[in-house]
Amino acid sequence: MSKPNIVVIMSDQHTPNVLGCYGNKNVSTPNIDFLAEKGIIFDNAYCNSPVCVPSRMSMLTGLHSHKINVFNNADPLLPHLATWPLLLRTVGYDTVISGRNHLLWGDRLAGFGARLCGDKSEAIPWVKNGKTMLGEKAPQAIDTHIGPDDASYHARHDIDVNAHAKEYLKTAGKDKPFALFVGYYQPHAPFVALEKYFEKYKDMPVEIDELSCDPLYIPFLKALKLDRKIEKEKLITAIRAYYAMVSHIDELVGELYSSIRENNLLDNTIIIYTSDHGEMLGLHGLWHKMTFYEDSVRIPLVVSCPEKFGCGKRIDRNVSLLDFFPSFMELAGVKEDIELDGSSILPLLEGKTEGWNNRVIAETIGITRGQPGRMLKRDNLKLLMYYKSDPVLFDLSTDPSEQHNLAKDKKYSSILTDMIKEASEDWYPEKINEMTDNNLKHIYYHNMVSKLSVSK
Ligand SMILES: [Ca+2]
Repeated sequence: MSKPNIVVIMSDQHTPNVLGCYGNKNVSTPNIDFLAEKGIIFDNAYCNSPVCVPSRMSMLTGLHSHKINVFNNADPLLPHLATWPLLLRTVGYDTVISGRNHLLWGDRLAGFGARLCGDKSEAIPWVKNGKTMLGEKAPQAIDTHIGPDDASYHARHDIDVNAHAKEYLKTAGKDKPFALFVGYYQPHAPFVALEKYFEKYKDMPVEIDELSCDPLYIPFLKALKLDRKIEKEKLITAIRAYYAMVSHIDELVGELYSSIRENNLLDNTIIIYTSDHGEMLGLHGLWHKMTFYEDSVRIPLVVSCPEKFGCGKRIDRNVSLLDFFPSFMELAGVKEDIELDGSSILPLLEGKTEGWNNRVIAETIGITRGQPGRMLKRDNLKLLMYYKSDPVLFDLSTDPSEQHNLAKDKKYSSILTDMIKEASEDWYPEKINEMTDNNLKHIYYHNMVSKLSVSK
């Protein structure tokens, strides 16, 4: 096999719990399920920050947020940082991006050789019924802009992104290997979907979760204005629309797969489907991301290349988006000599699980500013640490809904001490507060002279 082509399809805010191949019986995702049948499913894949830009920049640089100084969605990627698309170019790859990567400014290529269409597809205005959607109630609202809407900006963006990617595939790989990154905006809020997809779910039974929310996350509820009574019918509509958006993405993935096959690229192309973080979708009364609950921080990860890795396998080891960089280097035969926080998952794909460091670390700047947080998942145990807060420990093998904090259980005192020590290595929350405050000052002055563009 010559140097393989790599296609990374990254949606935005897709929890694996709303995917057929991860056990959801209500959602229709035949194309991603087919990709999984022809590939390998990771049941414990995580992002390294449950926020868009920090997650994506960790994925591209192979480094944690605190090492690249990217904590917020407005933070730029410092131009000297190497990314995996940049390194792939050094060994002859054509690396291109179609669609969303969410960088707001700076070098928005982030090491890719070319961009096929705008990050937010500037050709399509962010409007509904002639009015901008960027009012105070959008785009995160869960009860004001929900349901079927053929004017959905997100849906039209994703269709545009797929069209550019399919056009690229017509000539890709002819004289050099390629890495294509396809970034969809769906199923990110607002929870609106094209009518034909919403129609599939308009009668789907939906149960609204009544699980308790850890007191740690109460400030988050307030910050997102979720600490109020929201009509149940609206929440049900939001969830149905989310499912519909997932089905739309699934169809786009199917189109891309067909295009890869029709252009005779299937045998030598590794296809990856993933997302930048999850979506709480009402669990524990929470929506969107930002927390370390499984539904926020866990992501789908399907890797398909039957010629190379076989198919029909599930891997339960803990892996993360940080692992993309070293994995792609190994696939492309790049002998990189730079510090990386992840590990190549190629041994796992080849069936070798022994020796895998079965842990994942994720970071945030906190539920509210000034309270950085760190998550360490080791095997099935998950530790949450927030600055100046008591630690929280969940055992996901017995408590998958994360309702029982074991941090004060004497049986766990030894392993808790051990995990706190491990999670505290190279984590300095006071320093992170300084860095984020400083970043915000710089951004403030840029905003003084020019409002951040959201149209490009
Ligand atoms: Ca995101």
